[in-house]
Amino acid sequence: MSVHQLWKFPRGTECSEAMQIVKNHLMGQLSSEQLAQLHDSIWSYHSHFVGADKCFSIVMQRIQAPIHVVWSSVRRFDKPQAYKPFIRSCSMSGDGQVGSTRVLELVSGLPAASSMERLEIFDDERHILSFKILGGQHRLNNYCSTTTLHECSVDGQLATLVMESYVVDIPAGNSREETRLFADTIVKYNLQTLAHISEMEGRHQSVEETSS
Ligand code: A8S
Repeated sequence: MSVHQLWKFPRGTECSEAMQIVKNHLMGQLSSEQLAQLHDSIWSYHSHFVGADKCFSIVMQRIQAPIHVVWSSVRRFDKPQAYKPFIRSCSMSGDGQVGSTRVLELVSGLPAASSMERLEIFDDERHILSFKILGGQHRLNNYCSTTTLHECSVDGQLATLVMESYVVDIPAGNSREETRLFADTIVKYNLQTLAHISEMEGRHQSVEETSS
C-alpha cells in the first residue's frame, strides 16, 4: 500500500499502519524525533479516508520565520492571493469563521478559471486551517486540504514547519499520479511563496525589534 491509498482506520492496531504510510513519505525530510513529536497532529489532521477513485498527498515546507508570522498569512481565508500566486482575486462571504465561503478568480493560462471554497476548520490557537472546494471552473472536484503549522528551530532560530495534505477526486481520463503531480506542483509553489514572504516579514520584524 502506498501513501496515496491511505485509509483512515479506527484507532487501534491498523492506525499504526496508516501512520506508517505517512511517516514513510515524510521520513527523508524529518528526523524520527520530529516525526514522534508530530504523530498526533499527523494522525488527527493528515491521515484521511481515501476511496479508490481519490488521490491523497502531503507536502511539507520548512520556513525560517516564527510561527506567528507564517500563521498571519495562512489564517487569512479572505486573502489567499497573499501567498497563492495563481489566484487573481478573492471575494469572501461570511465572517471568516468556519462555514464562510470564498469565490476565487484565477490568473490566466491555467486549465481553470474559478473556484468556490468553504472554510472547514479554523483554529487560531493550534494553527490549523482546512478548506473544501464546493465547485468552480476547474478539474479538482471535491478537493479538501488541511494545513497545520508547527514550531521548530533551525540553527537555533525559531522556525516553522508547514504540513499540507489534501484529498481530491481523480478526474476522468487522468491517472492518480497525474492528479497528484498537478496538485502537488500548485501546493509546493504556494508553500515556497509562503516561505519567501514569511522570511522577509520575519527579518523585517527582528530588525524593528533590535532597533526599538
Ligand atoms: C490551494 C491548492 C490547489 C488549488 C488549485 C491545488 C486551483 O486553485 C488552481 C488550479 C486548478 O486547476 C484547480 O491551496 C484550482 O489552493 C490554482 C482552481 C482549485
